[in-house]
Amino acid sequence: MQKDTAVFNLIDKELERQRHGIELIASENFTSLQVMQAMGTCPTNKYAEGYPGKRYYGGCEVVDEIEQLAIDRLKQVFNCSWANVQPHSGASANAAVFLAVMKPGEKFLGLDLSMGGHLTHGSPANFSGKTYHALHYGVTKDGIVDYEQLENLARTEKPKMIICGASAYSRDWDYKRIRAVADEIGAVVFADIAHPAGLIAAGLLNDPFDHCHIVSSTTHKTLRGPRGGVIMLRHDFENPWGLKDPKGNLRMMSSLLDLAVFPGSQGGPLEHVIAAKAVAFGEILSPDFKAYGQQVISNAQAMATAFVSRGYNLISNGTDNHLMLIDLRNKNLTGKKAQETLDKAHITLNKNAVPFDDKSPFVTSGIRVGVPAITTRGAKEADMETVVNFIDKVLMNADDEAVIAAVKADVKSFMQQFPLYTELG
Ligand code: DSN
Repeated sequence: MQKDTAVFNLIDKELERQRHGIELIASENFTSLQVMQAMGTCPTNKYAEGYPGKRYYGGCEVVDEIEQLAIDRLKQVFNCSWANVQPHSGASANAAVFLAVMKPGEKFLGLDLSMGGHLTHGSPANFSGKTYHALHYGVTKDGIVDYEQLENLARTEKPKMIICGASAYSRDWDYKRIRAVADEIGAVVFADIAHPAGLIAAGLLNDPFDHCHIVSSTTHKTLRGPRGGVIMLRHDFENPWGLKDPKGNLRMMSSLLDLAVFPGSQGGPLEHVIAAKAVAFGEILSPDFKAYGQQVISNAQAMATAFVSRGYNLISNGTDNHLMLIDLRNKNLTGKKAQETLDKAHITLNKNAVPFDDKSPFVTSGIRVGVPAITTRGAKEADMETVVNFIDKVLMNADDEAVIAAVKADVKSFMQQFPLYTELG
């Protein structure tokens, strides 16, 4: 068959873009070659609705082994008793948790999107906000989760579920405090650890599993796997909320969640992606992964210091994890302008609302900067100073195309010391 050059030339072009640029999108990373290779394999051809040993199709004996291996490795990574590796994405994982726990119209509490939360934590534009009654807590003026507001809302509104987790929050979470108020009102605590999961797996941040009933994650951020989602329980339990399956039977939480993924919200699992998840989980279990996590945190702190020393205003004044959120208003720049200008210099990040932002989500006053991807490339603390220099030069000369072009050339030559996928030629 003739090679589809129209598509493969574009894939090559994207590879070149990834190689030359400085990738600072906090939710992105570079998988190992093995993880990518596993995704491009024949399990993509297989229908396997159901779960290992309980499928609706024949010929599932090998994909059963693949999926079981992914489950077993993930359980080991997070010291869990149960895991579901089928969600196609973090949003799908969260949809399944909602389906298992909530009835339409019931109340839940999550971090406001405009304060660093996620779409699936109750945005009016998302299924979570459309189907259920979303209530939101925010952050204080200091940029820290407003636990008092969360507790007050929990006590007065009595939501059925409290979600902790964020997309643009640079501090660790007090899961124990959230569980304490949830226990007072009998609420489910659900942690979406999509962003910091790799740092939690490496034992470098607070462990949500001891305090949160249900935990979900994506697999492609700090976990450095293929794009996808997972749901986990450290301890399975007979659900004390009387939650029932679609036939009206009381079930263990694990069983309700399995049913909510399939057949509740998904059809056939993507077994080629599950194979790649298994490879990534194997990599996380290797001793190298903890060193990666430590380097991510050191790099983020070095980068935060470099920004602060140049007069940038970091929300909460710093970071505990892999990212930082920067308010650009004192630099007379919007997030949109900063993102678009940095793009021209091959520095990729995203505009982001900052807490109490006065601009629309399409413009924003801030940028979110993350180091997981550049750390995977091999960058160290001293390189963060160089990267921040590039960013500062571009932002302080945002209308000077010659300066931007010069930085673009510098970025390209800087990134040559961090080769990517050399085996691909
Ligand atoms: N869109 C992801 C992020 O960038 O954080 C979250 O799903």
